[in-house]
Amino acid sequence: MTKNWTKEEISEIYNQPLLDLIYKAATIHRENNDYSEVQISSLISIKTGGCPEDCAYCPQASRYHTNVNVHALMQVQEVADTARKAKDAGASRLCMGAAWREVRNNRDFDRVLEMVKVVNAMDMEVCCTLGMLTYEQAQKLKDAGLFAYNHNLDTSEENYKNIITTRTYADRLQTLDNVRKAKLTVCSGGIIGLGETEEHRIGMLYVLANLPQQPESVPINALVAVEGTPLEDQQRVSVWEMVRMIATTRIIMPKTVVRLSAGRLEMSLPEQALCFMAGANSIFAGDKLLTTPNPSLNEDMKMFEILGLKPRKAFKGTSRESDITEKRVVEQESVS
Ligand code: SAM
Ligand code: DTB
Ligand code: SF4
Repeated sequence: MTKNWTKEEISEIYNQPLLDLIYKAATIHRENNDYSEVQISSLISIKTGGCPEDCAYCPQASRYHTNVNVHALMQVQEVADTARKAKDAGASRLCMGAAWREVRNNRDFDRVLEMVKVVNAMDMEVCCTLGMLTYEQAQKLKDAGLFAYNHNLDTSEENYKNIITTRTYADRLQTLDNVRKAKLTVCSGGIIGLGETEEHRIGMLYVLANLPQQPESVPINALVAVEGTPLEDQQRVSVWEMVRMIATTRIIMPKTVVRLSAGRLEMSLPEQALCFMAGANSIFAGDKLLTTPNPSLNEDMKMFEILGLKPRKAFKGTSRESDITEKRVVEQESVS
């Protein structure tokens, strides 16, 4: 059982002197996790642009005029090839994103289920982010071998309507509930730099930390301000805000994987090091997020070497971890 957090408690944690906050978060991180391990997720945009939603930050919404080229749903083989490359480069998780409002029961969904099966057979953790989902659809994904579902709350309930009007916070929470009931692991976090107040940031963490079961992973994104979106002129968030957000997440969700997500391209190595110190233990790697650039895997591997970090193996802490080890032993024995 995790503790119930109040907004006042979270606010006190968030607002304490920065070095105290980092020290506390680093201590909790070391008590609860192998702090030298970082989970590497690779993103692939399986269906790009043309989205009917109005998320003010998103370059893929069809109503904004951005430079994103619309691309229909990818073929299974293309996804399999990309997944293989990501795995060879060290990624243990592949996250497939689609610019959909929601999943529909059609041939596209059948194709996504195929993609999940193929990537799961490569012994990678498969994650999808496809918009809203019913319980039955979540179950189908689970049966196909999906490991995690990403569905971000993005901001607080109070701020939600300032950022998105085409769906509600309750819709978002309903999908998270459907995902949880289908026994998928939950990945849900948000974005800072949308023009929100500190209260809104704390409000989002309050909801995430007090879900019936805390998410297994929480991505913290810094807004990538994209030309053509309503938030194109937003000022970049400072690294201190990112560190505060990550450290607070770590303290109130001690065992969750906290992902230092969008916005790393603008961060120096020492700035990212502070985020890892403050409890971040995952990144999106590969030169592209969904539609915007990200540091290259080469640069990230150099960073890991300097900081003494290592990529986390797939399925760590689950029964699948030992299955894979056994499978490798059998494979090696049959070769020799
Ligand atoms: N369409 C699905 C949905 O909205 O749930 C899945 C894809 S959507 C692009 C996934 C997440 O990417 C969003 O919830 C948001 O948190 C993040 N995101 C999108 N655009 C972003 C931006 N410009 N900067 C930072 N994060 C962004
Ligand atoms: C998440 O929290 N961040 C990722 C992933 N989940 C799907 C997406 C970031 C997108 C940044 C803007 C883009 O590249 O389009
Ligand atoms: Fe569509 Fe998702 Fe972008 Fe919103 S965040 S516009 S739902 S792709």
